[in-house]
Amino acid sequence: MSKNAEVAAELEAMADHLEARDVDYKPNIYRRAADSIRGHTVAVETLYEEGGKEALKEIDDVGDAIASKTAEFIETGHIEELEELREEMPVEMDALTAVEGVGPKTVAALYDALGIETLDDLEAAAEAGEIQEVKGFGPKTEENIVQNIPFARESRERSLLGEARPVADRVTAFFEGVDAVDRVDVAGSIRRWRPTIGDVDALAASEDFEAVIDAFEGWEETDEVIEAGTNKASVRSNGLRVDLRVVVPEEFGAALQYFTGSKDHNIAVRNRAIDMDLKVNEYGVFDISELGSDGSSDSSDGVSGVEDPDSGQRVGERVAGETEEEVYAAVDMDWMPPELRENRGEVEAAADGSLPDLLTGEDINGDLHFHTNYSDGDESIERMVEAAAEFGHDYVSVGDHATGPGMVGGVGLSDEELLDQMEAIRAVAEETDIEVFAGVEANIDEDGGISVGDDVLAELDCVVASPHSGLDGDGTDRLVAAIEHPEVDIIGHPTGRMLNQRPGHDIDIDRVAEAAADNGTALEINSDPRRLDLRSSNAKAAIEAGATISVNTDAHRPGAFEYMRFGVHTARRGWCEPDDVLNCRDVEGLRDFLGL
Ligand code: DGT
Ligand code: CA
Ligand code: CA
Ligand code: ZN
Repeated sequence: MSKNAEVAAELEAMADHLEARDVDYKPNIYRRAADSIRGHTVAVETLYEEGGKEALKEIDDVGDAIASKTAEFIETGHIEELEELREEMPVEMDALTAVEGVGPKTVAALYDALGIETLDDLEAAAEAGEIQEVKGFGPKTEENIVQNIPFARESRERSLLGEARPVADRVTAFFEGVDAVDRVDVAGSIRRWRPTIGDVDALAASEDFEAVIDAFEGWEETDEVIEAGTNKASVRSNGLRVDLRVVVPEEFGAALQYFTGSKDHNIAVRNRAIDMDLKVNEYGVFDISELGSDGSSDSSDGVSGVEDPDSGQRVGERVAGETEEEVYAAVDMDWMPPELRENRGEVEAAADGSLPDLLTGEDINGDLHFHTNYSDGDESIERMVEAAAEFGHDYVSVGDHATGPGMVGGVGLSDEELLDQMEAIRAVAEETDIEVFAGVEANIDEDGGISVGDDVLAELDCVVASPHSGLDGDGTDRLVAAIEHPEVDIIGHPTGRMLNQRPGHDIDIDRVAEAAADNGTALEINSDPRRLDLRSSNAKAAIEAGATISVNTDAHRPGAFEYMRFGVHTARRGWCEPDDVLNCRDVEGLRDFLGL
């Protein structure tokens, strides 16, 4: 299996343990390397096998020390230095740092003072009032910890789409190469592109179930077989649970529809079917008009029908099952993309032919928010623009951080530095085939003010303004004030949520959307898989109010332009059509919007 994710997790654990022990610089080096390794397209063990330690150094941000640790992990399955650090401080680092406001240093302080190793320990100590007695802590910190523990607990059970999706893609690719498999697809939340995933569901059609289950158990990325039966199996792979179901080809469409969910969508479809004397289940759609009103059959009256494979009961004539299109058609509905299946009105829309014509990745023409080494990005303007062009964009706007609330360690640019960078961007623009705009990611302060002078904002082509501080409580007024600022073009990651880490602002989306529509300010769907902010339900409300969405990656390195697909699928979950999305416009359309 690809060990990239495991190595990345180990390096992040190194970073946490070093930070906990107050080591400078190194933690960031480890974190950057972890990020690059996780996003690297070639498996580390393949690189290592082919070119040894030197080959590992081809990965961005991987120097000699990290290459050695990676090699050690590939060879032995662990990193000795990390094991020693863990022995010194045997805490459940990931679980504890999942609590908002608890970082590695807090973990170390609480371990040293109170011996806290687990979330349960933390909760007990907080509830007993012991934490506020520890030096450097107070009642307010303790109260925050108590409040944030439930969110941390819940979030640890779900993986990010950004981590699960590549695994799902490889599951599908694997089964496509298995002879016994006729058709394969993913189902469940991963097929609907939910931002977080409980487990990955896969579905295969075959006439030889045993061969398919055997293949799954033998898949090179299967780390552990959790359970295996005659028509289903669950394995652990890349830290995820993957559930496979095998069905006969005649049932594939019905099973795919059923296991894709969501549960609420399925219930709505099933209720619609009942009114039509049809029964929809994972085996097919059945005409039950000839059966008793409760759907059960009286086997003595000789009605036609087939037997339910589970109960042996007669369930009526099968009218659909092989494809999803057929299943939906049987209940007089158009087929709809899985992203829509959240019971947000899609059942009605599919019944009356008014489903949206969702945008696809092909409709995206540019990216209006990414970072360079002028702020906290890894690469130069040139290199990032080149990567964007390779990705296929017609235009980009550089959006480095401005200094201001939420920017720490000198990351953000002053007004003067922004003007200097603008010159540099113009110079790159001259040398490049794609259109390159000069932008900024300004900070929205807690009162809605913008952290860059109006005169500088007026010089820039594209102003993204984002909240980076005080990201709890209601953010509506703050966002509305920023939206109304005449120089602001796009609100970046509007709620500031970090999936599994912090919930971000609550917002009254109707007020935010109305202000955005009235002022011609776009709302971003930030495609970084740690954010996916706006969430899809808010994006849907926004476009319904006439607001424009901008789908941007917030890339900090060249490979992160690939995050666009997560933003696009989030926009699809929000019912967005190309017309709703700013960066589906051509350059002229964009210029119009920006007033250029
Ligand atoms: P997850 O895994 O928590 O991210 O979310 P899902 O949606 O993938 O849920 P999962 O894996 O428990 O089940 C996959 C699909 O199977 C689900 O989306 C709909 C279907 N399903 C599961 N249980 C039920 C059920 O009790 N009733 C109905 N109608 N559908 C179900
Ligand atoms: Ca699932
Ligand atoms: Ca499942
Ligand atoms: Zn930002």
